[in-house]
Amino acid sequence: MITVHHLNNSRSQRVLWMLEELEVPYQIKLYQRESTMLAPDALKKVHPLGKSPVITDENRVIAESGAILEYLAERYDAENRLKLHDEEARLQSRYWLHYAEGSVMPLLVMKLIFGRMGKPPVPWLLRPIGNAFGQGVQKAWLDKQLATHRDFIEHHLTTHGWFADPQFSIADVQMSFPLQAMSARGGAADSPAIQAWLDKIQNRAAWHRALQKGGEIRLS
Ligand SMILES: N[C@@H](CCC(=O)N[C@@H](CS)C(=O)NCC(=O)O)C(=O)O
Repeated sequence: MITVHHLNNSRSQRVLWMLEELEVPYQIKLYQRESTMLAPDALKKVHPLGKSPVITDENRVIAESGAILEYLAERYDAENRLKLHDEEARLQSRYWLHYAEGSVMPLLVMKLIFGRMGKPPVPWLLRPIGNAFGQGVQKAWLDKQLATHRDFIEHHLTTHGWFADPQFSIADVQMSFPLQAMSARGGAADSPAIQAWLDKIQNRAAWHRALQKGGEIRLS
């Protein structure tokens, strides 16, 4: 039986969603974020990095969202629900699978961190400096980088229904978290194709089942 070591309000939502799309049996071991937003130490007993998602299956421990999604697709998609038949679509899928965590998520994590530099747990005396520094980095560099990525994704979704057209695939599952984070951090308000794609995935029955089992996602 697959066990998803699921951290609330996190990237592991994607793994629950994937399993619901495949309708594969699994169980959830739930971990709650600490007040610092970090994962509890208990997750380090599953994998040394102590991050989520991580799954265990038979005697395997598999970490890293993209690797988990590929593993599940290769091993458990018996009905070929997410299988891509077209070579070009497979290339697209591989690109977006790596792009999500390799290119755009680091910038979105920076956005979160630089946006909080004037807030607790930064000591109150340092908060004005932290705030000025954080806002300065965002204005001078980070927001421009994110706008370039947003426009790139918006252009892709304006001309493609799914990330690896013509089908829904693991690329859509993987891209869901960055686009939820981008939307929550104010970077996609004027991007109709991104918003339409978010609406489309959030209307899938499997998405709703995953939320019921793993809890709501509220990103800031
Ligand atoms: N690239 C990794 C990132 C894993 C990651 O950073 N997960 C976050 C949850 S969204 C986490 O575990 N945060 C808690 C912590 O860093 O302690 C993946 O996609 O699996």
